[in-house]
Amino acid sequence: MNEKVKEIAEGIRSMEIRGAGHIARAAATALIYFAESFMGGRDEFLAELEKVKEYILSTRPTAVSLRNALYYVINRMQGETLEEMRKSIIANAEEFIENSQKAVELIGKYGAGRIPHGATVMTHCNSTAALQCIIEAHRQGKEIEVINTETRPWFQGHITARTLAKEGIPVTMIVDSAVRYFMRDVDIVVVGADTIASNGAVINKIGTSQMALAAHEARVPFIVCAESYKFSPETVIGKLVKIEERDPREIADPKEFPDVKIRNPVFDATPPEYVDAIVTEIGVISPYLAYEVIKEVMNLGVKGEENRH
Ligand code: RI2
Repeated sequence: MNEKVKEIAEGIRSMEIRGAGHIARAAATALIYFAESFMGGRDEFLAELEKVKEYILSTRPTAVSLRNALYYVINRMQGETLEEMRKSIIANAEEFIENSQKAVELIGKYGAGRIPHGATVMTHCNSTAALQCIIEAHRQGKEIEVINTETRPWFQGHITARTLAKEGIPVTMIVDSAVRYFMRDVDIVVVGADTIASNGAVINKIGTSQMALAAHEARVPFIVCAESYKFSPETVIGKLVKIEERDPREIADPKEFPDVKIRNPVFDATPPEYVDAIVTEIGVISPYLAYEVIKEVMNLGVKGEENRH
């Protein structure tokens, strides 16, 4: 397999490349490297393309953005000859990456509109889409400040805190278990998403559902930022989103805890009733309209895999 493809796939698996949007764009980039470097015949190209797709899919099971990116590029492949197919894969991947970046910008604009002047915003993990809204609101002159969680065990919150501080936004970083303690000071919660299910449930970094519960109890609006390629067609036909469990050694050294089981699920599901709005690039929607996004915009059909050839 092409070395660059392997490097990107292993970067996603190890979380060196992380963030649902980033891994989707990385997957599309891997397909560009594959198409550009492939040496062989037409039938081999198709066979190798299938292998590359499965290899990249195996890296992280929860973020549907990865799967949707691969299907966007491969399902739209045109042409009969090897050269026509090669060009089509590259063009589709470049289009996905460009559309994805434009989607984040639009989400920033729409989401900033939901952040009031002078608001204290809480956020979790490190979401490009969520930060786009927060930073856009700041750039519009709304004097906001942010409380963010460190987000164990990977501490993605460190990236968030440094990014916001660099933008000149007052930011306070807290431990994940202090969310409910600080919720009384919060005016709005803004988080990202890895996957949106057809019933409007939001799958995001572990701890998101607790933050949503605390926000619901405190009557604080809970806003999710998610590009349309994070909506899951498979959930329309009853498939459940697989919650990734990673190596327990990311949490602690098992040798220091003999006879202790350590588990490391890295995502959780927030039911739609705890979500006030989902900000997408096609507009701000109720979580109960998730099926419409999948049907209309995803254009991947609502029959999941069966619909793909
Ligand atoms: P953007 C991340 O997962 C976080 O759960 C984040 O909220 C989500 O992806 C979306 O991130 P991980 O890769 O696409 O840190 O908004 O496990 O950047």
